[in-house]
Amino acid sequence: MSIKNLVGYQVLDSRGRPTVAVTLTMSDGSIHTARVPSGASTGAHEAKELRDSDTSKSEKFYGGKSVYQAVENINSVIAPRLNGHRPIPLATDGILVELDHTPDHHILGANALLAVSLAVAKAAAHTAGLSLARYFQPEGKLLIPMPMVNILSGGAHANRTMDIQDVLVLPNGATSFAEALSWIVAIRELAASKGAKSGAITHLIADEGGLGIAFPTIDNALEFVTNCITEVGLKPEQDVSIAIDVASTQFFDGEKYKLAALGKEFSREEFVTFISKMVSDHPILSIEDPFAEDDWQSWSEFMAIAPKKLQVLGDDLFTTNLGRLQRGIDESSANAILIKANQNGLVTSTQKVLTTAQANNFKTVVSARSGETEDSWLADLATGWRASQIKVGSTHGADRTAKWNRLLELEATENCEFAKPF
Ligand code: 2PG
Ligand code: MG
Repeated sequence: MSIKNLVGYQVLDSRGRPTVAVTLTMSDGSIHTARVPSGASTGAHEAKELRDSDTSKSEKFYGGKSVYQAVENINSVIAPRLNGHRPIPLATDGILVELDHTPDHHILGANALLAVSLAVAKAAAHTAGLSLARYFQPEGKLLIPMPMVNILSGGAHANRTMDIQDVLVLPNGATSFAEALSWIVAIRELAASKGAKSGAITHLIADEGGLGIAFPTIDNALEFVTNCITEVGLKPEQDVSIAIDVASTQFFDGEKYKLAALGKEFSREEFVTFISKMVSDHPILSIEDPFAEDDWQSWSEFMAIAPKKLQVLGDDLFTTNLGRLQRGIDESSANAILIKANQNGLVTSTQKVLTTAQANNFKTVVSARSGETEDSWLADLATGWRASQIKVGSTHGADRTAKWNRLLELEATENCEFAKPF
Protein backbone atom coordinates (compact mmCIF):
# COMPACT_ATOMS: atom_id res chain seq x y z
CA MET A 1 0.00 0.00 0.00
CA SER A 2 1.27 3.47 -0.83
CA ILE A 3 0.38 7.13 -0.37
CA LYS A 4 -1.92 8.14 -3.21
CA ASN A 5 -2.73 11.69 -2.28
CA LEU A 6 -1.86 14.18 0.44
CA VAL A 7 -3.82 17.40 0.94
CA GLY A 8 -3.01 20.12 3.46
CA TYR A 9 -5.57 22.72 4.55
CA GLN A 10 -6.24 25.21 7.32
CA VAL A 11 -8.60 24.40 10.23
CA LEU A 12 -9.25 26.00 13.63
CA ASP A 13 -7.84 25.03 17.00
CA SER A 14 -9.60 25.23 20.38
CA ARG A 15 -8.71 28.92 20.75
CA GLY A 16 -10.32 29.62 17.39
CA ARG A 17 -6.92 30.18 15.76
CA PRO A 18 -5.84 28.65 12.47
CA THR A 19 -3.79 25.46 12.47
CA VAL A 20 -2.63 22.91 9.92
CA ALA A 21 -4.50 19.73 8.96
CA VAL A 22 -3.63 17.01 6.45
CA THR A 23 -5.78 14.37 4.81
CA LEU A 24 -3.83 11.46 3.38
CA THR A 25 -5.47 8.98 1.02
CA MET A 26 -3.89 5.55 0.59
CA SER A 27 -3.91 3.37 -2.52
CA ASP A 28 -6.49 1.10 -0.79
CA GLY A 29 -8.85 4.10 -0.48
CA SER A 30 -8.40 4.50 3.29
CA ILE A 31 -8.27 8.08 4.56
CA HIS A 32 -6.06 9.36 7.43
CA THR A 33 -6.39 12.84 8.86
CA ALA A 34 -4.10 14.63 11.30
CA ARG A 35 -4.35 18.07 12.93
CA VAL A 36 -1.60 19.85 14.85
CA PRO A 37 -1.83 21.79 18.13
CA SER A 38 -0.29 25.13 19.06
CA GLY A 39 1.11 26.58 22.30
CA ALA A 40 0.72 29.97 24.02
CA SER A 41 3.49 29.80 26.61
CA THR A 42 5.98 28.69 24.00
CA GLY A 43 9.69 28.14 24.60
CA ALA A 44 12.24 30.12 22.58
CA HIS A 45 13.93 26.88 21.47
CA GLU A 46 10.86 25.24 19.95
CA ALA A 47 10.72 24.24 16.28
CA LYS A 48 9.25 27.00 14.13
CA GLU A 49 5.51 27.20 13.72
CA LEU A 50 5.00 28.93 10.37
CA ARG A 51 2.33 31.65 10.43
CA ASP A 52 1.54 34.18 7.70
CA SER A 53 2.51 37.69 8.62
CA ASP A 54 1.17 39.61 5.63
CA THR A 55 -2.01 41.00 7.16
CA SER A 56 -2.85 43.06 4.06
CA LYS A 57 -3.94 40.02 2.07
CA SER A 58 -6.93 37.72 2.44
CA GLU A 59 -5.55 36.37 5.71
CA LYS A 60 -6.05 39.75 7.38
CA PHE A 61 -9.08 38.51 9.28
CA TYR A 62 -6.85 36.09 11.17
CA GLY A 63 -4.57 38.91 12.29
CA GLY A 64 -1.42 37.38 10.84
CA LYS A 65 -2.06 34.00 12.45
CA SER A 66 -3.21 32.12 9.35
CA VAL A 67 -1.14 29.15 8.16
CA TYR A 68 -1.70 29.33 4.39
CA GLN A 69 2.03 29.26 3.64
CA ALA A 70 2.52 26.10 5.71
CA VAL A 71 -0.45 24.55 3.87
CA GLU A 72 1.01 25.60 0.52
CA ASN A 73 4.32 23.98 1.50
CA ILE A 74 2.48 20.69 2.08
CA ASN A 75 0.59 20.85 -1.18
CA SER A 76 3.32 22.06 -3.50
CA VAL A 77 6.55 20.75 -1.93
CA ILE A 78 5.81 17.79 0.36
CA ALA A 79 2.88 16.04 -1.37
CA PRO A 80 4.56 15.65 -4.79
CA ARG A 81 7.61 14.15 -3.04
CA LEU A 82 5.71 11.67 -0.84
CA ASN A 83 2.98 10.52 -3.22
CA GLY A 84 3.68 6.92 -4.28
CA HIS A 85 5.80 6.17 -1.19
CA ARG A 86 4.94 3.49 1.34
CA PRO A 87 3.95 4.99 4.70
CA ILE A 88 7.01 4.12 6.78
CA PRO A 89 7.48 6.84 9.43
CA LEU A 90 11.28 6.63 9.67
CA ALA A 91 11.67 6.77 5.88
CA THR A 92 9.09 9.47 5.21
CA ASP A 93 10.28 11.61 8.15
CA GLY A 94 13.75 11.25 6.60
CA ILE A 95 12.39 12.69 3.35
CA LEU A 96 10.78 15.57 5.27
CA VAL A 97 14.16 16.35 6.83
CA GLU A 98 15.76 16.30 3.38
CA LEU A 99 13.15 18.84 2.23
CA ASP A 100 13.77 21.05 5.29
CA HIS A 101 17.07 20.20 6.96
CA THR A 102 17.09 23.29 9.23
CA PRO A 103 17.19 22.34 12.93
CA ASP A 104 14.01 24.32 13.68
CA HIS A 105 12.29 23.45 10.37
CA HIS A 106 11.64 27.11 9.62
CA ILE A 107 11.67 26.68 5.83
CA LEU A 108 8.56 24.49 5.49
CA GLY A 109 7.29 25.01 9.05
CA ALA A 110 7.20 22.47 11.89
CA ASN A 111 3.39 22.69 11.77
CA ALA A 112 3.41 21.55 8.12
CA LEU A 113 5.92 18.77 8.81
CA LEU A 114 4.18 17.44 11.93
CA ALA A 115 0.76 17.25 10.25
CA VAL A 116 2.24 15.12 7.47
CA SER A 117 4.37 13.04 9.84
CA LEU A 118 1.30 12.23 11.98
CA ALA A 119 -0.90 11.38 9.00
CA VAL A 120 1.81 9.00 7.73
CA ALA A 121 2.04 7.32 11.17
CA LYS A 122 -1.73 6.80 11.14
CA ALA A 123 -1.54 5.36 7.61
CA ALA A 124 1.34 3.08 8.67
CA ALA A 125 -0.72 1.74 11.59
CA HIS A 126 -3.64 1.12 9.25
CA THR A 127 -1.40 -0.70 6.79
CA ALA A 128 -0.18 -2.95 9.63
CA GLY A 129 -3.79 -3.53 10.73
CA LEU A 130 -3.06 -2.03 14.16
CA SER A 131 -4.23 0.88 16.27
CA LEU A 132 -1.74 3.76 16.38
CA ALA A 133 -0.79 2.83 19.96
CA ARG A 134 -0.26 -0.82 18.99
CA TYR A 135 1.76 0.17 15.95
CA PHE A 136 4.44 1.57 18.25
CA GLN A 137 4.26 -1.43 20.61
CA PRO A 138 2.98 -4.49 18.74
CA GLU A 139 3.68 -7.02 21.53
CA GLY A 140 2.87 -7.24 25.26
CA LYS A 141 0.71 -5.14 27.55
CA LEU A 142 0.30 -1.52 26.61
CA LEU A 143 0.99 1.00 29.36
CA ILE A 144 -1.76 3.57 29.91
CA PRO A 145 -0.01 6.68 31.27
CA MET A 146 -0.90 8.37 34.56
CA PRO A 147 -2.99 11.48 33.82
CA MET A 148 -1.81 14.86 35.11
CA VAL A 149 -4.93 17.02 35.02
CA ASN A 150 -5.41 20.75 35.25
CA ILE A 151 -7.71 22.11 37.98
CA LEU A 152 -6.65 25.77 38.25
CA SER A 153 -5.25 27.88 35.43
CA GLY A 154 -3.26 31.09 35.51
CA GLY A 155 -0.41 32.61 33.51
CA ALA A 156 -0.79 32.91 29.75
CA HIS A 157 -3.80 30.56 29.77
CA ALA A 158 -6.06 32.58 32.08
CA ASN A 159 -5.23 36.25 31.71
CA ARG A 160 -2.56 35.95 34.45
CA THR A 161 -5.04 35.74 37.35
CA MET A 162 -2.30 33.70 39.06
CA ASP A 163 1.43 33.92 38.30
CA ILE A 164 1.95 30.18 37.93
CA GLN A 165 0.30 28.62 34.92
CA ASP A 166 -1.29 25.41 36.22
CA VAL A 167 -2.23 23.66 39.43
CA LEU A 168 -2.88 20.06 38.43
CA VAL A 169 -3.63 16.77 40.17
CA LEU A 170 -1.88 13.42 39.83
CA PRO A 171 -4.05 10.47 40.97
CA ASN A 172 -0.97 8.44 41.93
CA GLY A 173 -2.95 6.00 44.11
CA ALA A 174 -5.44 4.96 41.42
CA THR A 175 -5.28 1.43 40.06
CA SER A 176 -6.81 2.05 36.62
CA PHE A 177 -7.14 4.96 34.25
CA ALA A 178 -10.95 4.86 34.58
CA GLU A 179 -10.67 5.12 38.37
CA ALA A 180 -8.09 7.91 38.09
CA LEU A 181 -10.39 9.92 35.84
CA SER A 182 -13.39 9.45 38.17
CA TRP A 183 -11.37 10.88 41.07
CA ILE A 184 -10.27 13.83 38.99
CA VAL A 185 -13.78 14.64 37.81
CA ALA A 186 -14.96 14.68 41.44
CA ILE A 187 -12.12 17.02 42.48
CA ARG A 188 -12.65 19.30 39.51
CA GLU A 189 -16.41 19.57 40.06
CA LEU A 190 -15.96 20.26 43.76
CA ALA A 191 -13.38 22.94 42.97
CA ALA A 192 -15.88 24.61 40.61
CA SER A 193 -18.73 24.57 43.15
CA LYS A 194 -16.53 25.76 46.03
CA GLY A 195 -15.14 28.52 43.82
CA ALA A 196 -18.65 29.59 42.77
CA LYS A 197 -19.80 29.68 46.41
CA SER A 198 -16.99 32.05 47.25
CA GLY A 199 -18.01 34.37 44.41
CA ALA A 200 -15.61 33.28 41.65
CA ILE A 201 -16.81 32.98 38.07
CA THR A 202 -16.40 29.27 37.37
CA HIS A 203 -18.56 28.76 34.30
CA LEU A 204 -16.00 30.62 32.19
CA ILE A 205 -12.97 28.45 31.72
CA ALA A 206 -9.36 28.96 30.68
CA ASP A 207 -7.66 27.81 27.47
CA GLU A 208 -7.23 24.23 28.66
CA GLY A 209 -10.59 23.98 30.46
CA GLY A 210 -9.15 24.88 33.88
CA LEU A 211 -10.77 27.20 36.44
CA GLY A 212 -9.36 30.72 36.46
CA ILE A 213 -10.14 31.44 40.13
CA ALA A 214 -8.07 34.32 41.53
CA PHE A 215 -6.42 33.57 44.89
CA PRO A 216 -4.47 36.14 46.93
CA THR A 217 -1.40 33.87 47.01
CA ILE A 218 -0.09 30.71 45.33
CA ASP A 219 -0.17 29.01 48.75
CA ASN A 220 -3.92 29.74 48.94
CA ALA A 221 -4.46 28.10 45.55
CA LEU A 222 -2.48 25.01 46.58
CA GLU A 223 -4.37 24.76 49.89
CA PHE A 224 -7.66 25.05 48.02
CA VAL A 225 -6.85 22.10 45.73
CA THR A 226 -5.51 20.04 48.65
CA ASN A 227 -8.80 20.66 50.51
CA CYS A 228 -10.78 19.57 47.45
CA ILE A 229 -8.82 16.27 47.40
CA THR A 230 -9.65 15.67 51.07
CA GLU A 231 -13.29 16.74 50.77
CA VAL A 232 -14.07 14.23 48.01
CA GLY A 233 -12.84 11.51 50.39
CA LEU A 234 -9.31 10.95 49.06
CA LYS A 235 -5.95 11.29 50.80
CA PRO A 236 -3.53 13.95 49.60
CA GLU A 237 -0.20 12.39 48.62
CA GLN A 238 -1.33 8.78 49.16
CA ASP A 239 -4.21 8.88 46.64
CA VAL A 240 -3.85 12.18 44.80
CA SER A 241 -0.89 14.57 44.69
CA ILE A 242 -0.47 18.01 43.28
CA ALA A 243 1.56 18.90 40.19
CA ILE A 244 2.31 22.46 39.17
CA ASP A 245 3.51 24.10 35.99
CA VAL A 246 5.21 27.31 37.07
CA ALA A 247 5.93 28.28 33.42
CA SER A 248 8.46 30.70 34.86
CA THR A 249 10.01 31.71 31.53
CA GLN A 250 6.90 33.86 31.24
CA PHE A 251 7.90 36.10 34.17
CA PHE A 252 11.73 35.98 34.16
CA ASP A 253 13.33 39.11 32.71
CA GLY A 254 16.88 37.74 32.56
CA GLU A 255 17.68 38.81 36.10
CA LYS A 256 14.57 38.65 38.24
CA TYR A 257 11.51 36.49 38.57
CA LYS A 258 8.68 39.05 38.64
CA LEU A 259 5.41 37.72 40.02
CA ALA A 260 2.94 40.44 39.10
CA ALA A 261 -0.23 38.94 40.65
CA LEU A 262 1.61 38.30 43.91
CA GLY A 263 3.28 41.74 43.72
CA LYS A 264 6.78 40.40 44.45
CA GLU A 265 10.13 40.06 42.65
CA PHE A 266 12.84 37.51 43.35
CA SER A 267 16.51 37.22 42.44
CA ARG A 268 17.46 33.80 41.04
CA GLU A 269 18.77 32.65 44.42
CA GLU A 270 15.64 33.90 46.21
CA PHE A 271 13.43 32.12 43.70
CA VAL A 272 15.20 28.78 44.29
CA THR A 273 14.38 29.23 48.00
CA PHE A 274 10.78 30.27 47.22
CA ILE A 275 10.24 27.15 45.07
CA SER A 276 11.88 24.87 47.68
CA LYS A 277 9.55 26.17 50.37
CA MET A 278 6.51 25.75 48.11
CA VAL A 279 7.25 22.07 47.44
CA SER A 280 7.92 21.32 51.11
CA ASP A 281 4.74 23.09 52.32
CA HIS A 282 2.30 21.27 49.99
CA PRO A 283 1.74 17.70 48.71
CA ILE A 284 3.52 18.46 45.44
CA LEU A 285 4.87 15.47 43.55
CA SER A 286 5.78 17.17 40.28
CA ILE A 287 7.00 20.66 39.42
CA GLU A 288 7.33 21.83 35.82
CA ASP A 289 9.47 24.74 34.62
CA PRO A 290 10.22 26.12 38.11
CA PHE A 291 12.97 28.17 36.44
CA ALA A 292 13.29 29.91 33.10
CA GLU A 293 14.31 28.14 29.89
CA ASP A 294 17.94 29.36 29.90
CA ASP A 295 18.50 29.68 33.65
CA TRP A 296 20.33 26.31 33.71
CA GLN A 297 22.16 27.25 36.90
CA SER A 298 19.01 27.55 39.03
CA TRP A 299 17.75 24.20 37.73
CA SER A 300 20.96 22.41 38.83
CA GLU A 301 21.03 24.23 42.16
CA PHE A 302 17.45 23.23 42.87
CA MET A 303 18.01 19.59 41.83
CA ALA A 304 20.85 19.36 44.35
CA ILE A 305 18.49 20.23 47.23
CA ALA A 306 15.12 18.94 45.95
CA PRO A 307 13.46 15.98 47.72
CA LYS A 308 14.44 12.74 45.91
CA LYS A 309 10.79 11.78 45.23
CA LEU A 310 10.02 15.10 43.54
CA GLN A 311 9.56 15.04 39.77
CA VAL A 312 11.40 18.05 38.32
CA LEU A 313 10.00 18.42 34.84
CA GLY A 314 11.47 20.43 31.96
CA ASP A 315 9.15 21.85 29.30
CA ASP A 316 10.51 25.17 27.98
CA LEU A 317 13.91 24.03 29.29
CA PHE A 318 14.08 21.08 26.87
CA THR A 319 11.49 21.93 24.16
CA THR A 320 11.58 18.24 23.13
CA ASN A 321 15.03 18.86 21.66
CA LEU A 322 17.65 16.10 21.84
CA GLY A 323 20.63 18.43 22.34
CA ARG A 324 18.95 20.31 25.19
CA LEU A 325 17.86 17.04 26.82
CA GLN A 326 21.45 15.77 26.62
CA ARG A 327 22.66 18.92 28.37
CA GLY A 328 20.00 18.44 31.06
CA ILE A 329 21.13 14.84 31.59
CA ASP A 330 24.81 15.85 31.76
CA GLU A 331 24.18 18.72 34.17
CA SER A 332 21.46 16.99 36.26
CA SER A 333 19.12 19.88 35.57
CA ALA A 334 15.91 17.85 35.97
CA ASN A 335 14.68 14.26 36.23
CA ALA A 336 11.74 14.38 33.81
CA ILE A 337 10.90 15.80 30.40
CA LEU A 338 7.68 17.07 28.89
CA ILE A 339 7.27 15.68 25.38
CA LYS A 340 5.41 17.86 22.86
CA ALA A 341 5.57 16.71 19.25
CA ASN A 342 5.09 20.20 17.82
CA GLN A 343 8.08 21.54 19.75
CA ASN A 344 10.11 19.06 17.73
CA GLY A 345 8.35 18.78 14.37
CA LEU A 346 8.40 15.06 13.54
CA VAL A 347 6.91 11.92 15.07
CA THR A 348 10.07 9.79 14.88
CA SER A 349 12.46 12.42 16.19
CA THR A 350 10.02 13.21 19.03
CA GLN A 351 10.04 9.48 19.86
CA LYS A 352 13.84 9.52 19.81
CA VAL A 353 13.88 12.29 22.45
CA LEU A 354 11.45 10.26 24.58
CA THR A 355 13.42 7.01 24.33
CA THR A 356 16.67 8.84 25.12
CA ALA A 357 15.02 10.26 28.24
CA GLN A 358 13.72 6.81 29.23
CA ALA A 359 17.17 5.26 28.73
CA ASN A 360 18.58 7.86 31.13
CA ASN A 361 15.95 7.22 33.81
CA PHE A 362 14.10 10.43 33.12
CA LYS A 363 10.32 10.25 33.56
CA THR A 364 8.43 11.19 30.41
CA VAL A 365 5.23 13.23 30.33
CA VAL A 366 3.61 13.41 26.90
CA SER A 367 1.72 16.70 26.65
CA ALA A 368 -0.96 18.47 24.67
CA ARG A 369 -0.74 22.19 23.90
CA SER A 370 -3.01 24.94 25.16
CA GLY A 371 -4.35 25.31 21.61
CA GLU A 372 -5.60 21.83 20.67
CA THR A 373 -7.90 20.09 18.24
CA GLU A 374 -10.34 17.21 18.61
CA ASP A 375 -7.70 14.85 17.16
CA SER A 376 -6.73 12.14 19.68
CA TRP A 377 -3.35 10.91 18.36
CA LEU A 378 -1.63 12.11 21.54
CA ALA A 379 -3.30 9.37 23.61
CA ASP A 380 -2.07 6.68 21.22
CA LEU A 381 1.48 8.03 21.05
CA ALA A 382 1.74 8.32 24.84
CA THR A 383 0.47 4.76 25.27
CA GLY A 384 2.44 3.19 22.43
CA TRP A 385 5.63 4.93 23.60
CA ARG A 386 5.17 3.80 27.23
CA ALA A 387 5.26 7.34 28.60
CA SER A 388 4.85 7.46 32.35
CA GLN A 389 2.34 10.33 32.34
CA ILE A 390 0.10 12.35 30.03
CA LYS A 391 -0.93 16.00 30.40
CA VAL A 392 -3.94 17.19 28.40
CA GLY A 393 -5.41 20.10 30.37
CA SER A 394 -8.73 19.76 32.19
CA THR A 395 -11.71 17.42 31.83
CA HIS A 396 -13.73 20.09 30.00
CA GLY A 397 -13.79 20.81 26.28
CA ALA A 398 -13.98 18.33 23.38
CA ASP A 399 -10.34 19.07 22.51
CA ARG A 400 -9.40 17.66 25.96
CA THR A 401 -12.00 14.88 26.32
CA ALA A 402 -11.00 13.50 22.89
CA LYS A 403 -7.72 12.38 24.49
CA TRP A 404 -9.18 11.16 27.81
CA ASN A 405 -11.90 9.26 25.97
CA ARG A 406 -9.36 7.65 23.66
CA LEU A 407 -7.39 6.47 26.72
CA LEU A 408 -10.61 5.03 28.19
CA GLU A 409 -11.18 3.26 24.86
CA LEU A 410 -7.64 1.85 24.81
CA GLU A 411 -7.99 0.64 28.41
CA ALA A 412 -11.31 -1.05 27.57
CA THR A 413 -10.33 -2.61 24.26
CA GLU A 414 -6.60 -3.40 24.35
CA ASN A 415 -4.48 -5.58 26.64
CA CYS A 416 -3.26 -2.83 28.98
CA GLU A 417 -1.84 -2.02 32.38
CA PHE A 418 -1.99 1.30 34.16
CA ALA A 419 1.25 3.19 34.78
CA LYS A 420 2.56 3.47 38.35
CA PRO A 421 5.23 6.09 37.81
CA PHE A 422 5.60 7.05 41.47
C1 2PG B 1 2.59 23.94 28.93
C2 2PG B 1 1.54 23.90 27.85
C3 2PG B 1 0.36 23.02 28.17
P1 2PG B 1 1.39 25.79 26.05
O1 2PG B 1 3.15 24.98 29.24
O2 2PG B 1 2.96 22.88 29.45
O3 2PG B 1 -0.17 23.32 29.43
O4 2PG B 1 1.12 25.20 27.52
O5 2PG B 1 0.85 24.81 25.09
O6 2PG B 1 0.70 27.13 26.03
O7 2PG B 1 2.88 25.92 25.94
MG1 MG C 1 4.63 23.87 30.57
